[in-house]
Amino acid sequence: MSDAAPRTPRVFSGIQPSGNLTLGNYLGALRRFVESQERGVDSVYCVVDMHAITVWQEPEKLRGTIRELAAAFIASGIDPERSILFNQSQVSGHAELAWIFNCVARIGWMYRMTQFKDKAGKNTENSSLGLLAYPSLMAADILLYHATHVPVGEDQKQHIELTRDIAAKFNHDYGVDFFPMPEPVIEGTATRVMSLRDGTKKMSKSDPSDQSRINMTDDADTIAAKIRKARTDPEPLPETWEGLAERPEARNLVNIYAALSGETREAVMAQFAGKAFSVFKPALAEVVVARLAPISGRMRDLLADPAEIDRILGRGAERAAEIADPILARAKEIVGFVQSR
Ligand code: AQP
Repeated sequence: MSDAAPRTPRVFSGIQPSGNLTLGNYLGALRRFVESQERGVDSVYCVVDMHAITVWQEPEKLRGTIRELAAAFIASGIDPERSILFNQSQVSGHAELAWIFNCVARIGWMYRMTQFKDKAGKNTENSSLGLLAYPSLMAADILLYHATHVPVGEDQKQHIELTRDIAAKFNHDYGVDFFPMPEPVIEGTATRVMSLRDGTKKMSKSDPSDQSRINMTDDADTIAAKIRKARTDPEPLPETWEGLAERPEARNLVNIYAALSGETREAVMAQFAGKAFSVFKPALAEVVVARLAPISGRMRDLLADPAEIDRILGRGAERAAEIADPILARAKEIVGFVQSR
Protein backbone atom coordinates (compact mmCIF):
# COMPACT_ATOMS: atom_id res chain seq x y z
CA MET A 1 0.00 0.00 0.00
CA SER A 2 1.68 3.18 -1.22
CA ASP A 3 1.39 6.29 0.94
CA ALA A 4 0.78 8.60 -2.00
CA ALA A 5 -2.95 9.27 -2.19
CA PRO A 6 -4.27 7.51 -5.31
CA ARG A 7 -5.62 9.54 -8.19
CA THR A 8 -8.19 6.92 -9.30
CA PRO A 9 -11.67 8.34 -8.76
CA ARG A 10 -13.81 6.33 -6.37
CA VAL A 11 -17.25 7.26 -5.09
CA PHE A 12 -18.45 6.41 -1.58
CA SER A 13 -21.77 7.35 -0.05
CA GLY A 14 -24.14 6.00 2.57
CA ILE A 15 -27.68 6.32 3.87
CA GLN A 16 -28.89 5.58 7.39
CA PRO A 17 -31.53 2.88 7.85
CA SER A 18 -33.30 5.12 10.33
CA GLY A 19 -36.89 4.91 9.13
CA ASN A 20 -39.00 5.85 6.16
CA LEU A 21 -36.93 6.77 3.15
CA THR A 22 -38.09 10.09 1.76
CA LEU A 23 -38.27 11.78 -1.59
CA GLY A 24 -35.35 13.89 -0.24
CA ASN A 25 -33.20 10.77 0.14
CA TYR A 26 -34.20 9.73 -3.39
CA LEU A 27 -33.47 13.07 -5.09
CA GLY A 28 -30.52 14.14 -2.94
CA ALA A 29 -28.83 10.74 -2.82
CA LEU A 30 -30.17 7.54 -4.47
CA ARG A 31 -30.91 9.00 -7.88
CA ARG A 32 -27.48 10.57 -8.02
CA PHE A 33 -25.77 7.34 -6.93
CA VAL A 34 -27.34 5.65 -9.95
CA GLU A 35 -26.11 8.44 -12.24
CA SER A 36 -22.57 7.97 -10.98
CA GLN A 37 -22.80 4.18 -11.44
CA GLU A 38 -24.02 4.80 -15.01
CA ARG A 39 -20.98 7.01 -15.67
CA GLY A 40 -18.87 3.93 -14.92
CA VAL A 41 -17.18 5.33 -11.79
CA ASP A 42 -15.95 2.78 -9.23
CA SER A 43 -18.75 3.12 -6.62
CA VAL A 44 -19.18 1.88 -3.04
CA TYR A 45 -22.63 2.34 -1.43
CA CYS A 46 -23.34 1.61 2.17
CA VAL A 47 -26.35 1.11 4.42
CA VAL A 48 -24.85 2.89 7.44
CA ASP A 49 -26.47 0.89 10.23
CA MET A 50 -23.81 1.92 12.78
CA HIS A 51 -24.74 5.57 12.24
CA ALA A 52 -28.42 4.70 12.71
CA ILE A 53 -27.91 3.49 16.30
CA THR A 54 -26.52 6.88 17.38
CA VAL A 55 -30.20 7.40 18.22
CA TRP A 56 -32.28 4.52 19.65
CA GLN A 57 -33.47 1.88 17.15
CA GLU A 58 -35.65 -1.11 18.03
CA PRO A 59 -33.49 -4.13 17.02
CA GLU A 60 -36.23 -6.01 15.15
CA LYS A 61 -37.32 -2.87 13.33
CA LEU A 62 -33.70 -2.02 12.46
CA ARG A 63 -33.22 -5.41 10.76
CA GLY A 64 -36.27 -4.56 8.64
CA THR A 65 -35.15 -1.03 7.73
CA ILE A 66 -31.67 -2.25 6.75
CA ARG A 67 -33.25 -4.69 4.28
CA GLU A 68 -35.74 -2.06 3.12
CA LEU A 69 -32.96 0.43 2.41
CA ALA A 70 -30.94 -2.20 0.53
CA ALA A 71 -34.08 -2.91 -1.54
CA ALA A 72 -34.47 0.84 -2.20
CA PHE A 73 -30.90 1.07 -3.53
CA ILE A 74 -31.52 -1.81 -5.92
CA ALA A 75 -35.03 -0.69 -6.92
CA SER A 76 -33.68 2.81 -7.69
CA GLY A 77 -31.17 1.30 -10.11
CA ILE A 78 -28.05 0.32 -8.15
CA ASP A 79 -26.75 -2.92 -9.64
CA PRO A 80 -24.99 -4.85 -6.85
CA GLU A 81 -22.71 -6.46 -9.42
CA ARG A 82 -21.46 -3.19 -10.91
CA SER A 83 -21.43 -1.18 -7.67
CA ILE A 84 -20.56 -2.46 -4.20
CA LEU A 85 -23.62 -2.47 -1.90
CA PHE A 86 -23.34 -3.59 1.74
CA ASN A 87 -24.20 -2.70 5.31
CA GLN A 88 -21.52 -0.98 7.35
CA SER A 89 -21.53 -3.25 10.43
CA GLN A 90 -20.39 -6.21 8.29
CA VAL A 91 -17.02 -4.56 7.59
CA SER A 92 -15.31 -4.04 10.94
CA GLY A 93 -12.71 -1.68 9.45
CA HIS A 94 -15.25 1.18 9.69
CA ALA A 95 -15.26 0.97 13.49
CA GLU A 96 -11.50 0.41 13.74
CA LEU A 97 -10.57 3.39 11.57
CA ALA A 98 -13.22 5.52 13.31
CA TRP A 99 -11.44 4.87 16.63
CA ILE A 100 -8.14 6.05 15.18
CA PHE A 101 -9.93 9.16 13.87
CA ASN A 102 -11.54 9.74 17.29
CA CYS A 103 -7.99 10.19 18.51
CA VAL A 104 -7.05 12.52 15.62
CA ALA A 105 -10.17 14.75 15.61
CA ARG A 106 -10.77 17.31 18.38
CA ILE A 107 -13.89 17.37 20.55
CA GLY A 108 -14.50 21.05 19.65
CA TRP A 109 -14.80 20.09 15.95
CA MET A 110 -17.65 17.74 16.83
CA TYR A 111 -19.55 20.26 18.98
CA ARG A 112 -19.58 22.66 16.03
CA MET A 113 -21.47 20.28 13.72
CA THR A 114 -24.94 21.57 12.82
CA GLN A 115 -26.38 18.05 12.66
CA PHE A 116 -25.23 17.34 16.23
CA LYS A 117 -26.78 20.59 17.45
CA ASP A 118 -30.04 19.84 15.60
CA LYS A 119 -30.31 16.23 16.73
CA ALA A 120 -29.06 16.64 20.29
CA GLY A 121 -31.28 19.70 20.79
CA LYS A 122 -31.05 21.35 24.20
CA ASN A 123 -30.12 18.15 25.97
CA THR A 124 -26.57 17.56 24.67
CA GLU A 125 -25.42 15.93 27.93
CA ASN A 126 -28.00 13.21 27.51
CA SER A 127 -27.39 12.37 23.83
CA SER A 128 -25.28 9.34 22.97
CA LEU A 129 -21.51 9.70 22.69
CA GLY A 130 -21.95 8.11 19.26
CA LEU A 131 -24.08 11.04 18.09
CA LEU A 132 -21.24 13.42 18.93
CA ALA A 133 -18.61 11.19 17.29
CA TYR A 134 -20.80 10.49 14.21
CA PRO A 135 -18.66 12.66 11.83
CA SER A 136 -15.53 10.75 12.78
CA LEU A 137 -17.21 7.45 11.80
CA MET A 138 -18.37 9.11 8.59
CA ALA A 139 -14.79 10.16 7.84
CA ALA A 140 -13.73 6.54 8.39
CA ASP A 141 -16.49 5.31 6.02
CA ILE A 142 -15.14 7.47 3.23
CA LEU A 143 -11.39 7.25 3.85
CA LEU A 144 -11.39 3.47 4.45
CA TYR A 145 -11.91 3.18 0.68
CA HIS A 146 -9.65 6.12 -0.26
CA ALA A 147 -12.78 7.56 -1.85
CA THR A 148 -12.28 10.77 -3.81
CA HIS A 149 -15.91 11.83 -4.39
CA VAL A 150 -18.91 11.77 -2.07
CA PRO A 151 -22.34 12.50 -3.60
CA VAL A 152 -24.52 13.93 -0.83
CA GLY A 153 -27.31 16.41 -0.20
CA GLU A 154 -26.37 19.90 0.97
CA ASP A 155 -26.98 19.01 4.63
CA GLN A 156 -23.92 16.74 4.62
CA LYS A 157 -21.43 19.28 3.24
CA GLN A 158 -20.14 20.22 6.70
CA HIS A 159 -19.38 16.56 7.47
CA ILE A 160 -17.34 16.16 4.28
CA GLU A 161 -15.36 19.28 5.17
CA LEU A 162 -14.66 17.71 8.55
CA THR A 163 -13.57 14.49 6.80
CA ARG A 164 -11.02 16.56 4.89
CA ASP A 165 -9.82 18.15 8.15
CA ILE A 166 -9.38 14.71 9.71
CA ALA A 167 -7.53 13.36 6.65
CA ALA A 168 -5.27 16.43 6.61
CA LYS A 169 -4.51 16.23 10.35
CA PHE A 170 -3.77 12.48 10.15
CA ASN A 171 -1.43 13.03 7.18
CA HIS A 172 0.24 15.98 8.94
CA ASP A 173 0.59 14.38 12.40
CA TYR A 174 2.11 11.18 11.00
CA GLY A 175 4.08 12.88 8.21
CA VAL A 176 2.46 10.88 5.41
CA ASP A 177 0.41 11.55 2.28
CA PHE A 178 -1.85 8.57 2.88
CA PHE A 179 -5.48 9.73 2.92
CA PRO A 180 -6.89 11.63 -0.09
CA MET A 181 -8.96 14.83 0.32
CA PRO A 182 -12.44 13.74 -0.74
CA GLU A 183 -14.70 16.18 -2.58
CA PRO A 184 -18.40 16.55 -1.81
CA VAL A 185 -20.47 16.26 -5.00
CA ILE A 186 -23.53 18.43 -4.50
CA GLU A 187 -25.20 19.14 -7.80
CA GLY A 188 -28.57 19.07 -9.54
CA THR A 189 -31.88 20.77 -8.86
CA ALA A 190 -32.84 18.99 -5.64
CA THR A 191 -29.85 18.96 -3.34
CA ARG A 192 -32.15 20.14 -0.54
CA VAL A 193 -35.76 18.98 -0.59
CA MET A 194 -37.76 20.79 2.08
CA SER A 195 -40.54 19.69 4.43
CA LEU A 196 -44.09 19.88 3.05
CA ARG A 197 -45.17 21.58 6.30
CA ASP A 198 -42.35 24.13 6.58
CA GLY A 199 -40.37 25.26 3.55
CA THR A 200 -37.43 26.34 5.70
CA LYS A 201 -36.84 22.85 7.19
CA LYS A 202 -35.32 19.89 5.35
CA MET A 203 -37.58 16.94 4.52
CA SER A 204 -36.41 14.26 6.93
CA LYS A 205 -37.12 10.60 7.77
CA SER A 206 -37.13 11.36 11.46
CA ASP A 207 -39.58 14.31 11.39
CA PRO A 208 -42.38 13.34 13.79
CA SER A 209 -45.01 14.46 11.24
CA ASP A 210 -45.57 11.97 8.41
CA GLN A 211 -47.37 14.78 6.54
CA SER A 212 -44.05 16.64 6.29
CA ARG A 213 -42.55 14.12 3.89
CA ILE A 214 -43.25 11.88 0.92
CA ASN A 215 -42.05 8.39 1.74
CA MET A 216 -40.68 6.29 -1.09
CA THR A 217 -43.23 3.60 -0.21
CA ASP A 218 -46.31 5.89 -0.02
CA ASP A 219 -49.12 4.81 -2.37
CA ALA A 220 -50.59 7.11 -5.03
CA ASP A 221 -53.54 8.26 -2.89
CA THR A 222 -51.31 9.09 0.07
CA ILE A 223 -48.91 11.05 -2.14
CA ALA A 224 -51.78 13.01 -3.73
CA ALA A 225 -53.30 13.77 -0.29
CA LYS A 226 -49.96 14.91 1.18
CA ILE A 227 -49.30 17.21 -1.78
CA ARG A 228 -52.88 18.57 -1.63
CA LYS A 229 -52.38 19.43 2.04
CA ALA A 230 -48.81 20.73 1.60
CA ARG A 231 -48.43 24.22 3.00
CA THR A 232 -48.43 26.97 0.34
CA ASP A 233 -49.52 30.60 0.08
CA PRO A 234 -52.63 32.08 -1.57
CA GLU A 235 -50.79 33.67 -4.53
CA PRO A 236 -50.75 32.03 -7.98
CA LEU A 237 -47.37 30.95 -9.38
CA PRO A 238 -45.29 33.82 -10.81
CA GLU A 239 -43.62 33.82 -14.22
CA THR A 240 -40.04 33.42 -13.07
CA TRP A 241 -38.05 31.34 -10.56
CA GLU A 242 -36.77 34.59 -9.00
CA GLY A 243 -40.38 35.49 -8.24
CA LEU A 244 -40.38 32.63 -5.69
CA ALA A 245 -37.45 34.01 -3.69
CA GLU A 246 -39.59 34.84 -0.63
CA ARG A 247 -41.96 31.86 -1.00
CA PRO A 248 -40.05 28.82 0.36
CA GLU A 249 -42.96 26.35 0.23
CA ALA A 250 -43.90 27.19 -3.37
CA ARG A 251 -40.23 27.15 -4.33
CA ASN A 252 -39.82 23.68 -2.87
CA LEU A 253 -42.79 22.25 -4.79
CA VAL A 254 -41.58 23.72 -8.10
CA ASN A 255 -38.10 22.40 -7.39
CA ILE A 256 -39.46 18.87 -6.80
CA TYR A 257 -41.47 19.07 -10.04
CA ALA A 258 -38.38 20.16 -12.01
CA ALA A 259 -36.14 17.50 -10.46
CA LEU A 260 -38.58 14.67 -11.19
CA SER A 261 -39.77 15.76 -14.63
CA GLY A 262 -36.23 16.50 -15.83
CA GLU A 263 -37.36 19.99 -16.94
CA THR A 264 -35.54 23.16 -15.94
CA ARG A 265 -37.08 25.34 -13.21
CA GLU A 266 -37.59 28.07 -15.81
CA ALA A 267 -39.53 25.69 -18.09
CA VAL A 268 -41.75 24.66 -15.16
CA MET A 269 -42.36 28.32 -14.29
CA ALA A 270 -43.26 29.10 -17.89
CA GLN A 271 -45.70 26.17 -17.99
CA PHE A 272 -47.51 27.11 -14.75
CA ALA A 273 -47.17 30.93 -14.74
CA GLY A 274 -50.33 32.55 -13.32
CA LYS A 275 -51.82 29.14 -12.33
CA ALA A 276 -53.21 28.48 -8.84
CA PHE A 277 -51.91 25.68 -6.60
CA SER A 278 -55.21 23.86 -7.24
CA VAL A 279 -53.86 23.32 -10.77
CA PHE A 280 -50.18 22.84 -9.96
CA LYS A 281 -50.56 20.39 -7.06
CA PRO A 282 -52.40 17.61 -8.98
CA ALA A 283 -49.82 17.91 -11.79
CA LEU A 284 -47.04 17.59 -9.22
CA ALA A 285 -48.71 14.57 -7.62
CA GLU A 286 -48.86 12.89 -11.01
CA VAL A 287 -45.12 13.43 -11.63
CA VAL A 288 -44.20 12.14 -8.14
CA VAL A 289 -46.39 9.02 -8.44
CA ALA A 290 -45.10 8.26 -11.95
CA ARG A 291 -41.53 8.24 -10.63
CA LEU A 292 -41.98 6.54 -7.27
CA ALA A 293 -44.61 3.87 -8.06
CA PRO A 294 -42.31 1.60 -10.13
CA ILE A 295 -39.58 1.91 -7.48
CA SER A 296 -41.84 1.04 -4.55
CA GLY A 297 -43.33 -1.87 -6.56
CA ARG A 298 -39.87 -3.27 -7.17
CA MET A 299 -38.98 -2.75 -3.49
CA ARG A 300 -42.00 -4.83 -2.46
CA ASP A 301 -40.93 -7.65 -4.82
CA LEU A 302 -37.38 -7.61 -3.45
CA LEU A 303 -38.54 -7.57 0.17
CA ALA A 304 -40.55 -10.72 -0.42
CA ASP A 305 -37.18 -12.55 -0.41
CA PRO A 306 -35.15 -11.18 2.56
CA ALA A 307 -32.62 -14.05 2.32
CA GLU A 308 -31.64 -12.84 -1.15
CA ILE A 309 -31.16 -9.28 0.16
CA ASP A 310 -28.96 -10.64 2.97
CA ARG A 311 -26.94 -12.61 0.41
CA ILE A 312 -26.40 -9.46 -1.70
CA LEU A 313 -25.31 -7.46 1.39
CA GLY A 314 -22.96 -10.24 2.51
CA ARG A 315 -21.34 -10.51 -0.91
CA GLY A 316 -21.04 -6.69 -1.07
CA ALA A 317 -19.36 -6.68 2.36
CA GLU A 318 -16.78 -9.22 1.16
CA ARG A 319 -15.96 -7.06 -1.85
CA ALA A 320 -15.83 -3.92 0.32
CA ALA A 321 -13.46 -5.61 2.78
CA GLU A 322 -11.09 -6.53 -0.07
CA ILE A 323 -10.58 -2.80 -0.68
CA ALA A 324 -10.69 -1.75 2.98
CA ASP A 325 -8.40 -4.34 4.60
CA PRO A 326 -5.06 -3.23 3.09
CA ILE A 327 -5.90 0.45 3.68
CA LEU A 328 -6.73 -0.24 7.34
CA ALA A 329 -3.63 -2.38 7.79
CA ARG A 330 -1.42 0.43 6.47
CA ALA A 331 -3.21 3.02 8.65
CA LYS A 332 -2.50 0.85 11.73
CA GLU A 333 1.12 0.49 10.70
CA ILE A 334 1.45 4.29 10.27
CA VAL A 335 -0.02 4.80 13.77
CA GLY A 336 2.53 2.39 15.22
CA PHE A 337 0.40 -0.62 16.11
CA VAL A 338 2.12 -4.02 16.12
CA GLN A 339 0.24 -6.47 13.92
CA SER A 340 1.62 -9.97 14.23
CA ARG A 341 -1.23 -12.21 13.18
N1 AQP B 1 -34.31 16.63 2.29
C1 AQP B 1 -33.24 16.21 1.63
N2 AQP B 1 -32.90 16.78 0.44
C2 AQP B 1 -31.81 16.34 -0.26
N3 AQP B 1 -31.02 15.33 0.18
C3 AQP B 1 -31.31 14.75 1.35
N4 AQP B 1 -30.74 13.74 2.05
C4 AQP B 1 -31.45 13.52 3.19
N5 AQP B 1 -32.49 14.36 3.25
C5 AQP B 1 -32.44 15.15 2.13
C6 AQP B 1 -29.55 13.04 1.62
O1 AQP B 1 -29.78 11.65 1.77
C7 AQP B 1 -28.55 11.01 2.12
C8 AQP B 1 -28.76 10.09 3.26
O2 AQP B 1 -29.07 10.79 4.43
P1 AQP B 1 -29.06 10.01 5.80
O3 AQP B 1 -30.23 9.17 5.92
O4 AQP B 1 -27.79 9.30 6.01
O5 AQP B 1 -29.05 11.14 6.86
P2 AQP B 1 -29.74 12.50 6.89
O6 AQP B 1 -29.06 13.45 5.98
O7 AQP B 1 -29.75 12.88 8.33
O8 AQP B 1 -31.21 12.21 6.31
P3 AQP B 1 -32.56 12.28 7.02
O9 AQP B 1 -33.61 11.84 6.07
O10 AQP B 1 -32.76 13.63 7.64
O11 AQP B 1 -32.44 11.17 8.13
P4 AQP B 1 -32.63 11.29 9.65
O12 AQP B 1 -33.99 11.91 9.81
O13 AQP B 1 -32.56 9.87 10.12
O14 AQP B 1 -31.54 12.14 10.16
C9 AQP B 1 -27.53 12.11 2.39
O15 AQP B 1 -26.71 12.24 1.24
C10 AQP B 1 -28.37 13.32 2.56
O16 AQP B 1 -27.69 14.50 2.16
